[in-house]
Amino acid sequence: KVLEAELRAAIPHGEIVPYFAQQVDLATGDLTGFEVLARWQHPQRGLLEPAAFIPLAEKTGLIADLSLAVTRLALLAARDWDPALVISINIAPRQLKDAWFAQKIIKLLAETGFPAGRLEIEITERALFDNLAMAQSILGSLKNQGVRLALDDFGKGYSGIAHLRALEFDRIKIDRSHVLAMRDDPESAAIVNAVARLGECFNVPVTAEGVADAATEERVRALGCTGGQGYLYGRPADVAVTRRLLFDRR
Ligand code: G
Ligand code: G
Ligand code: MN
Ligand code: NA
Repeated sequence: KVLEAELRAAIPHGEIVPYFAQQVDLATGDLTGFEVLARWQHPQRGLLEPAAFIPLAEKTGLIADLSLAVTRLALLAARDWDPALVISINIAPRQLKDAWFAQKIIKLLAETGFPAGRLEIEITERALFDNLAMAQSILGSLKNQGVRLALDDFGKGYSGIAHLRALEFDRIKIDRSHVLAMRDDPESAAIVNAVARLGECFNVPVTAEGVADAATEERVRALGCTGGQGYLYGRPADVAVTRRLLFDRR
């Protein structure tokens, strides 16, 4: 109850801030963009990870406002960055039950001056389950504006092939659990392989999450993943550190 009240106040106070996780092209090693991850800069408790507040935000319905607030800060920061960089945001299942969600994103793009084609929305299959028709309609509106769609956490949970057909995804992201486990677990490696083949068949690029070392990067590349994300490329960083990283890159 105390934490809920604190979280409710934290959103308008700008305490929920974006961190940026690098995403790279495995063929060239080039940076292709960032996934935005929320952090709570709590005045007493310090920096809190999503596990400490996202479940509460989902339970209380605060997640929609929280996600939009983080997206807004991320787009304001990233609009001046290299225009080739794609910014990916996470969307909670209940946000796809809001008939106005697409309009809210489009309004945010207009307000921040961020090009629709540089924004990617990551959704999990869980978000498609309850109401596929509504999700399709919302995501279709966004795609019409040029927003990209990624299927997030693929391989965790259902991983239905039907969803890949029902919606035109621009990218599949393999759940990090399989990538992290593949070194010691042949079945995890087989799942990564299977998802990479699926992407090939549907002509959808596949990004491996949880790439933590060079050996794993080499393996996911050999299996046909085209993108990588993970601690090998550095920990998610705040706006200032990310800005410096981009400056030093030139
Ligand atoms: O940074 P970390 O690995 O702890 O993030 C865990 C998860 O928290 C992410 O994979 C994502 O699903 C969720 N998450 C992080 N930021 C946001 C956000 O702004 N909105 C939503 N809906 N989920 C987020
Ligand atoms: O929930 P979602 O998959 O969207 O968020 C990705 C999460 O995975 C982030 O919280 C991020 O911190 C975490 N992550 C990304 N790469 C790695 C990695 O190499 N190792 C570990 N342990 N976690 C990672
Ligand atoms: Mn994600
Ligand atoms: Na994921």
